[in-house]
Amino acid sequence: MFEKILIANRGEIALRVLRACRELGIKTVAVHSEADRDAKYVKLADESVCIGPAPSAQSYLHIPAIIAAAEVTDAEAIHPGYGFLSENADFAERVENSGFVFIGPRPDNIRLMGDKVAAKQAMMDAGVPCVPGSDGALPEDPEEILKAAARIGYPVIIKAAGGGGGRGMRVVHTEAALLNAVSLTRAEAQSAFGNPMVYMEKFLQTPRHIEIQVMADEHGNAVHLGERDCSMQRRHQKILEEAPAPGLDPKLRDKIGERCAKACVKMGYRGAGTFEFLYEGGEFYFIEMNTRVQVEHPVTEMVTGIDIVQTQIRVAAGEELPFKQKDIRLKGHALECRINAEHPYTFLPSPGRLTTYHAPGGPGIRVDSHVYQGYLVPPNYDSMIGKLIAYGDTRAQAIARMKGALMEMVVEGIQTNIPLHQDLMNDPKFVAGGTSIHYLEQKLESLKT
Ligand code: MV4
Repeated sequence: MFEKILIANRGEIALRVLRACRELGIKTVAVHSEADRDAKYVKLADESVCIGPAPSAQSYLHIPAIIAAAEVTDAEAIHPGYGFLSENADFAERVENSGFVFIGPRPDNIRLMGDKVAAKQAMMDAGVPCVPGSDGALPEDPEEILKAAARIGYPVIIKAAGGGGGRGMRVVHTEAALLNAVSLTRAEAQSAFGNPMVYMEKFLQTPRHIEIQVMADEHGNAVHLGERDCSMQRRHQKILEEAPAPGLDPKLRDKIGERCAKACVKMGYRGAGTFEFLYEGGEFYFIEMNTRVQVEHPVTEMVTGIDIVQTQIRVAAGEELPFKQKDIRLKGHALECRINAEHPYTFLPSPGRLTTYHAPGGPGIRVDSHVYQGYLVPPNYDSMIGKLIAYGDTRAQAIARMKGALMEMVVEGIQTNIPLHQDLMNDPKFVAGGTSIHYLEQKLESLKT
């Protein structure tokens, strides 16, 4: 096992990784920007290094500073968390070429999944069901593009190969609008990602977003840890996630999960990964794979009893997965509310000092947060100040516990989205379960009128 790990991230995930290291008896190095000097994970780490000023580009995204910090502190491995450099294949490569272990997949796997056309092809080859669409990237020939759309059937969606997470997409409803939409998406893709390649898919109108968590080691073992339903989102920002997905057939989960695990073995995947699917009409359609630990990993931890971050560290150190598929049982239900420093209905960021902070507690409640009373939420980063996770034997119990925890939680001095979460916990459609990716935006729209 490693003796010392550098945590190349900030906020709650830096603290989450630090806690995993502590349990494994691994020393930690926190790197931080000037804005994060007083952060809790900086104080709790065995060592800390300031890597630059507040803007991420000069600190958390500054590769040479991070590698230099690992060198001067003699760390053996680097955990990238989520966001920032976590899915940057060049970073992973430079980490390994500098003699450190990157806690994540091999750079070539990260690169493959970053190219959405290549990723989809790899998944089709591995037997993972995908959204019907163009055969790879769209050709130049307008006739061929029109033919592809006619075969798929309108509406279609044009997506950038270099995009993902909702960036670089355009829905097309009619043949008349197609060629212009393809040109526009290509131009945007070129300027945003330096890659003009685009592909086409059938546009699914009211899907749910269900993702499958996988874990793999370097010895040819891979398992799936079930799914998360992340349909409750606004502008591609998830706000509430749960595991398992309400109403999903366990046999279908196992079938799709096994395909995902098999795909991991086939590509020699290592570490934690997430297969993102659209789910509509009782069918799964792969859209993208994420090669990092995700914000919402705790709901999977709660229903499986597996520590995903510790497992990432173990497999990065070359150990075998400490469990087989047959050892994994889903039990109970977990919900996660992302607590953001923002206005609950306008979503305007609300950085500032927490004049009062009380974390909730009680049976089945978990709070993953780096904040404390007196903490100053900097304006430079993501607005998430923590995650409130509720576990119960049933979904109804998890909702009841979440309601209680939201009521107990006190955050003053800034605005938060706690009122929105309280509203959702009492929303009959949410309580029934199974709402689509459009539900929250529709609900917010109806609140305006
Ligand atoms: C789609 C889709 C409908 N049909 N693909 C958005 C994020 C990116 N990961 C893929 N996205 C979508 N792809 C087809 N063929 C609808 C979306 C989509 C979406 C997906 C997941 C979660 C939220 C979303 C919000 C809007 C659109």
